[in-house]
Amino acid sequence: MDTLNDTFDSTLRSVQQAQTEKELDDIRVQALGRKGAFTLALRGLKDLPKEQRPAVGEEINRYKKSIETALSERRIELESGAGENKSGFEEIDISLPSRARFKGSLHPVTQALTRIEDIFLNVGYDVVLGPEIEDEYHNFEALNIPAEHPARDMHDTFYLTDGQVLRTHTSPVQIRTMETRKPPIHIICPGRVYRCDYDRTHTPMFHQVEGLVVDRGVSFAHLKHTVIEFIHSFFEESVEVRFRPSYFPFTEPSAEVDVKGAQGWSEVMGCGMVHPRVLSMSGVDPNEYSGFAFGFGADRLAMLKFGIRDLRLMFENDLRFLNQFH
Ligand code: 2U9
Repeated sequence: MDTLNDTFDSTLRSVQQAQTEKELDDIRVQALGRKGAFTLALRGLKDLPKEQRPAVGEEINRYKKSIETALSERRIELESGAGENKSGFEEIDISLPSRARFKGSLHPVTQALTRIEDIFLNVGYDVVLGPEIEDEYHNFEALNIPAEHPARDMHDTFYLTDGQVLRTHTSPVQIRTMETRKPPIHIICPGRVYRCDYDRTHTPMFHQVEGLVVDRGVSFAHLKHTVIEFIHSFFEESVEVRFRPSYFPFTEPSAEVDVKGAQGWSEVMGCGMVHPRVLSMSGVDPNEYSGFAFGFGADRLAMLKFGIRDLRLMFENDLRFLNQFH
């Protein structure tokens, strides 16, 4: 039993020092295999006096169990990668500089749209969305632009089949709102719009925001106040604003709005009092209600705010451009 005890101790030491599965397997065969020390010891029990056999047998089985437990514990240690150095802990070099974290940012157009929506939500407007594929009635006729009207040419429309078009403005969303809601209405309608046009200041898809207010007693003074407050709030400074008379089929009177910047006056939006025919076509009585509307390109506003010269940059997804708007 003394020799067996020594073998037990040295087997446990070898298990602790083993570095591979293979070494563990060899130790197991040597100790517990068919010709292993403990197997042979069990076989030798028959040579002992009968009364000693149970106690010695029990002792040998205890050794075997302990070796099996030690083997499986060491196997788990090796699998989990522990023991990579003498202390059993992975070494961490705390003097290494940390890796720079990559932080994404919102696209400048998204930043502008969120800002615009917040400004109007703060004064009680609802944000209303609608379909990008529209019928010609909601995109044109309901806005007082009948077939053959020269204004249709200005819109460079993408025509689809069955009298459908890619909307050229978000105005149809306002039409649908007047058809389904009773005044008072205070809404802005942001979204993608499509026109067949491409140069430094035009892309076939761009983002518009249009606003509509319909209630009793709404006047051009309300419109001017709203537009000026919005522009001041968006550009975060008291930029000079001017209104020039203009023409749109859906508003009368109509105006275009310019802001004064470092490069002189820039046009930023159009607006006007909703044409009485537009109100009545959508079920609003123009004798009881009046309304104002405005519209602008959100991409254009973002260009002015961030000093971007070419609208096409907005849609090229060039990281050298986008990384400037963190
Ligand atoms: C309804 C009634 C009236 C929306 C308006 C403009 C003037 C305008 C342009 C600015 C640059 C479009 O993105 S742009 O090309 N828009 O000048 N939009 S008034 O008038 C409406 C809309 C809906 C029911």
